[in-house]
Amino acid sequence: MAELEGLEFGKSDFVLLDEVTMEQFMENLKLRFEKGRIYTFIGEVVVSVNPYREMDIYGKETIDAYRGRELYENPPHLYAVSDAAYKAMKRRAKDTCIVISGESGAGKTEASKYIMQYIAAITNPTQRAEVESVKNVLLKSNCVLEAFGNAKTNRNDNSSRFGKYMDINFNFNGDPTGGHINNYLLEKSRVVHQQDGERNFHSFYQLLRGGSNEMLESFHLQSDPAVYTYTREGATTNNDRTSHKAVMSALNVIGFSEEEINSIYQILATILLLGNMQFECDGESVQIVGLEAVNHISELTATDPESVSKSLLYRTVATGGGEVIEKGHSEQDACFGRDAFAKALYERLFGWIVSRINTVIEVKDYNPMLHGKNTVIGVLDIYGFEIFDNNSFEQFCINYCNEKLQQLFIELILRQEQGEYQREGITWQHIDYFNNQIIVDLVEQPHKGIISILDEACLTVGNVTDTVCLDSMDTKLAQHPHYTSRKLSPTDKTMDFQKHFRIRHYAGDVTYSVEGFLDKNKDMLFQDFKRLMYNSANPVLKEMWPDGHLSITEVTKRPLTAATLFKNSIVALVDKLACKEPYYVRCIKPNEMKSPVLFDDARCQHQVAYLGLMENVMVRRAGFAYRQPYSRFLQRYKMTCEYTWPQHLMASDREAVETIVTQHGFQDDVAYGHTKLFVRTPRSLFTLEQERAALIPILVLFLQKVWRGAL
Ligand code: AD9
Ligand code: MG
Repeated sequence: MAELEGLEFGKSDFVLLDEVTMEQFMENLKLRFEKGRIYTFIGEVVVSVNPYREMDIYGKETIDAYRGRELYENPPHLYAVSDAAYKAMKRRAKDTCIVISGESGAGKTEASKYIMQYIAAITNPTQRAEVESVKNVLLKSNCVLEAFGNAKTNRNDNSSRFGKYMDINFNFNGDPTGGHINNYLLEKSRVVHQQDGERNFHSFYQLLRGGSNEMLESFHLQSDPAVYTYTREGATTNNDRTSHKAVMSALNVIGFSEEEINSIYQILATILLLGNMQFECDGESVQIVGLEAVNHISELTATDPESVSKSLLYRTVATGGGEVIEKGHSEQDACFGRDAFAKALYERLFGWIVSRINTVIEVKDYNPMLHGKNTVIGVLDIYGFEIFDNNSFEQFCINYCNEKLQQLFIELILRQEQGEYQREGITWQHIDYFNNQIIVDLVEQPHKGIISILDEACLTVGNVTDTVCLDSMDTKLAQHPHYTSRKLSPTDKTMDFQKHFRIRHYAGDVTYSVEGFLDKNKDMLFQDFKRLMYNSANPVLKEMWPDGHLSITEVTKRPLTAATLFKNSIVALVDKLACKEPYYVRCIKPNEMKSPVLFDDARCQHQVAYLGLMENVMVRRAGFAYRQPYSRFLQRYKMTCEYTWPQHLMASDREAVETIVTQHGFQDDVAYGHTKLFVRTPRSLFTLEQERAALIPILVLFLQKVWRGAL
């Protein structure tokens, strides 16, 4: 149990609530937030409320206070859960993972960085150079990934537009030896379009604001983002300049070569120039307006100018008879191709940066015979559930991912509880909870699920539009209790016949606009662009486009769609997490104003509901809310019993614990496991805690007297 901080700060563990009601939960959460206590436990889960201000709770002293201690010995903190995951990994050679969830702006990325810093701080006490270097690269990778994967949105000035799962590997000493990063679904549509008030990825503004004049000149760039279609919505800040320096230095530390760094920025410049490219139709064929940009792009990508303009204006197609012909684009197709190319350039660049970091941090020369088991702590910082005014394909994927994670959360929490009870020889009672499998199936089931219907529409030859696809979903899913649309609910005027469908997610109803779904799912990029990049004389660029060597007749006719690729990656992620011992951080965003003092009750309550926190408390309390190893229990409470203080004379710690329990009269509220005491209700421990708290001043006085020789 968490050390009681004093009741004026509320209950440090929601399991201690007198009654599990939403009202009491919210009261406690709010009180703690107002008192600057941003973390609260639910057993081993940490609930965190974004403070929106700097807190003096992450320094060395705090790290020292948590290092090696048990979860309940200190107030709730990210460090407590990090230490628990680390200890489990080190003591029991278990792979563990820390899953951080919550909506945009709730504090996931900040939490993941504090967790990594904590792990870095408590490992490698002997400062071995090779371990220090691994730690350094792991920490620096955050800076680079944020520059290329984060952007200002209306919800968060530094919003992660990709999901990240990082494995940190440890040797038998418990020191980091390397790691691996998996990235999920970068929101590449942001490269070509942003909502009002939002920005493109930070990296573009950092280059424009922080790049030297020489660099910008050699890239044919001007420093004002308003000049470029793709960055026009946002402005640069001084922050961009400092971040650019930090990113350059991080790239250097990680081990990117000069050539590689230069190539990264050349690609960004190419994208900006592409965005400004216009096309015009002279009645017969489509032309590029102003050929200067073509020359600049060919220079930046080390390709020849004719090939650049050709791939922007034509596409190679294989006819039914096996003949290969060049087909001129319409103006619309040319614009579509240009934007698809820009998005793909950025996506491949991001993927390449991640894999380049991975080659630096991957564990090398590990010999299990020599070095013992190589264990892992995984840290997952992935987009939370999203409900916007206009929800598109990206929200559909993100929310599906959250359904999968929610399912895993409930399953693992229950499984973990069950495992503990079995290990300790205590009977387990079954607990009912809402199983969201039905929603997961709605999305991913083969043949019948939404992804299958979408894929089918994408692969059908002919003019299948988004609306036709919506019709098909309406027909196939009409009976599904979690799916509806205007056709199925004609009285619901909030939806449009042509556009909308709605899913009843576990976290709430989300209305999706089907517009653009098919294009985003097909994610088509003309092979001509791939070949253009593959033929680049710049080896870095070429490396990013290995599939460019295929000729049009070799290209597979049915590539996997974006939704299917995403589904596969999330299924693999869930499998990876499911075989680890999970620890959870559940983040809550207190208000929409980024205010450190405002606690918006309705918004917070909504998050508590959809994060399943009430269910979590109930699961935790349904059986035995608390458990402690006998020795620890004894150490803490022996002073409350005359038979055990200062020393007990019983055969075992367990017997001594039984004596304390019986003396306080809560023997009916406990069960005795093989190594731990299980306590059903919080009240029993509360009584003990209060008694202990009352005794401490008397004890201190007593000890002072002993020291002074007065006794
Ligand atoms: V998103 O899904 O990537 O859009 P996150 O990752 O959940 O989102 P993030 O960690 O980026 O949110 O936090 C948003 C902002 O809240 C940060 O930029 C900080 O200004 C602020 N924040 C979050 N956590 C803390 C904290 N522990 N201390 C101080 C914080 N400020
Ligand atoms: Mg984030």
